[in-house]
Amino acid sequence: MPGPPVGVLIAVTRQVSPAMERCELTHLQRVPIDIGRARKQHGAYEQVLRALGCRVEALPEEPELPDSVFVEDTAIVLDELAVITRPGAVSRRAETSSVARALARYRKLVRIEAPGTLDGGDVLRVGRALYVGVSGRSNRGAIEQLSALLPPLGYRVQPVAVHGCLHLKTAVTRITDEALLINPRWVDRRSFAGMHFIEVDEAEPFGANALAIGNRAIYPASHPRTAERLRRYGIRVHALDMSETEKAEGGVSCCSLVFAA
Ligand code: CIR
Repeated sequence: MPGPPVGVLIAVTRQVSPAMERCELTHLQRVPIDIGRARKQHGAYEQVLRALGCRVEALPEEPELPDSVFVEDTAIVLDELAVITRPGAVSRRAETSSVARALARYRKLVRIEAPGTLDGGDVLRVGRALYVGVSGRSNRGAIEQLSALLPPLGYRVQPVAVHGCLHLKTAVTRITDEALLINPRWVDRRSFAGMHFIEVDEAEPFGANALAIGNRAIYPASHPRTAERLRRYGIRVHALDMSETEKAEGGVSCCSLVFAA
C-alpha cells in the first residue's frame, strides 16, 4: 500500500451555490436541501482536505450555477496536463471557465470539444490507466478525443459501461493502485483486470464513492458498514456528514480536484 503522498497537494473546491436546490437529478427524487447545512458540511470537508495535507483553493461561489460545488466534473487533472471537460448536462457547461482559469496556473490545458461530452465523475485513474464511464453524461466522442490525446503521454484509456447510476465513480473508486471500492451491481468488475475489490455493503449501494489520499479516505458517514470494510483493509476513514450534497446526487470525490502542484 502506498504511504502518504509527498510534495504539495492542491485541492480545488468551490463554495456551495445558493441555487443548489435547482441541481440536476437523474436517479434521485428532489427533496429540500438546507443550503446553510450544506455549506457547513462543505467547510468540514475542506478542513479534512487540509488535515490530509492539501492546500485548499476555494473558488468563489457561482450563484447561477446550481451544481457548481461538484468541481470534479469540470476537469481531469493529470501529471502532464489538465483536460477541461464538456459536461453532459447543458446546465453545467458554464462551470468550466473558472476552473480552467484556476488550473492554468498549474497545468497546460486541453479541452474536450463538441460533440464530445465528458463529466470528470466518469474518469477513474489508477496508475497510468484511465477508465472512462460511458454514461448518460459522457459519450464515445469524448472517449475518442481522450484516446487520441493521452496514449502518447503513456496513459491507457479504457471505456467502461455504467448502468443504474450517474457516473462511473458513483459505482467504483480507487482506494489504492491495487484496490477498488465497488458496487458490482452498477459496473462489471471484469472491466478492471488484476485489481482487488472491496465491495460495498448491499444495504449501501451509494457507498462506492470515496476520496482516497494516501492510506486515508474521506468517506460519507451515511455508509457505516462499507466504512468498516475500508478500515479492515487498512484505510483510515474520515467519515463526514454529507447529507445535503448527497441529495444533489453528489459524492465525496465530486467536491474537489486533488492533484500534485
Ligand atoms: C449532477 O447531476 O450533475 C449533479 N447534481 C451531481 C454531480 C455529481 N458529480 C459527480 O458524481 N462527479
